[in-house]
Amino acid sequence: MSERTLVLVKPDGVSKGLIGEVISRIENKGLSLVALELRTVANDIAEEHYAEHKDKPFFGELLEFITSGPVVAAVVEGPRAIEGFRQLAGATDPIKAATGSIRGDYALEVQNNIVHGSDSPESAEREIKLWFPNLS
Ligand code: RTP
Ligand code: MG
Repeated sequence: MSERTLVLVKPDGVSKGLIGEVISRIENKGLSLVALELRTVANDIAEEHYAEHKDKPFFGELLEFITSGPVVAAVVEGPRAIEGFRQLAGATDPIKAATGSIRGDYALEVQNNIVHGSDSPESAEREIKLWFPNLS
């Protein structure tokens, strides 16, 4: 059964020239793109996107970072797309992320960890509606 997940190439990934690399890894894994767009994130979308972290000490920095430059937003589809992309991304802290994962290969700091991927079917549904309200 196919499912969908929301993927972001965060501002650090875009500025490091990693858009193509992230998309290649998604396609190489056998997942497909059903929506793809470069855009700058408005503050209200960023706040909603990261609502689960609103009481965390890093929330302010997280909002500043995610709105600091363009991101690539994508809807990725395939069997087990949610877990599949989380595996490609690697652990949140790039130092703990396996070599061979996106974060393991391209990042060092927990905030600047290149990509986002939805963490559950509920999050995926909520995030896809937030980022691509017109997608059917
Ligand atoms: P994401 O939501 O971006 O895919 O990352 P994740 O599920 O692996 O991690 P999550 O716990 O949802 O954290 C969201 C993002 O917040 C930043 N963060 N900063 N300064 C810190 O201690 C800290 N902890 C998390 C990271 O950018 C993380 O991806
Ligand atoms: Mg998360």
